[in-house]
Amino acid sequence: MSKQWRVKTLEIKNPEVLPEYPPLVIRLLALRGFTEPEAIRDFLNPDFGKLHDPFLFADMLMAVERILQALERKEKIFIYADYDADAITAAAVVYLALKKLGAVVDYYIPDRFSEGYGVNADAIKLIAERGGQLVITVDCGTNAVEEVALAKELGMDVIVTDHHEVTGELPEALAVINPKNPHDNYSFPFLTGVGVAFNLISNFQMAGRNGVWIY
Ligand SMILES: [Mn+2]
Repeated sequence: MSKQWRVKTLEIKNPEVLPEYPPLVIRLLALRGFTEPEAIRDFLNPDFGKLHDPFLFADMLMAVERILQALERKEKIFIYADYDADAITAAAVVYLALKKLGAVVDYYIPDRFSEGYGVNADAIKLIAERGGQLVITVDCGTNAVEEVALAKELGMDVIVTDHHEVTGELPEALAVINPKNPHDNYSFPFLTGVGVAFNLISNFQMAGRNGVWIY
């Protein structure tokens, strides 16, 4: 049986101005919507200076100030992650950066089978028992209204960082940092959980702390 290949035609604007890249690379990028030489160069040369301002997230300042307070008071910070690749990398980014800043930090990753996705009440109780004072969720928490309320009841503050859809009321967390949060002006709604977590932690260099990029 013979196959008939139909190659998608592409309109690449001024491809001759990009001789430094193989035509195949240019073609693959064009298939993903990068047709302008400037956009192609930008994509292939990532730079911290090209990132969006993390303060486009409405609650970012609140979150940063609360973390600074926890650092100063040596409060126990618990990172509440999830079990998938996005959440575990997010937890690692936040954990390593906070460690570098001298924080007292621990983490909680629920069991995929016995606990399932997201923030659960038993885990919140366990974190409180273990002395947690500030909970930072990564890749979860946007819709954890009851669990965040429980954390507050147990005397803990919660900072939510997430990228999941908002399905109803937002939890009454100290901050809900999510590019899908309608209150936010962050111009890229497709950030991963680890991307959101990085936005949170990237502020500590701006706040004059030791560079957290390098770890
Ligand atoms: Mn995710």
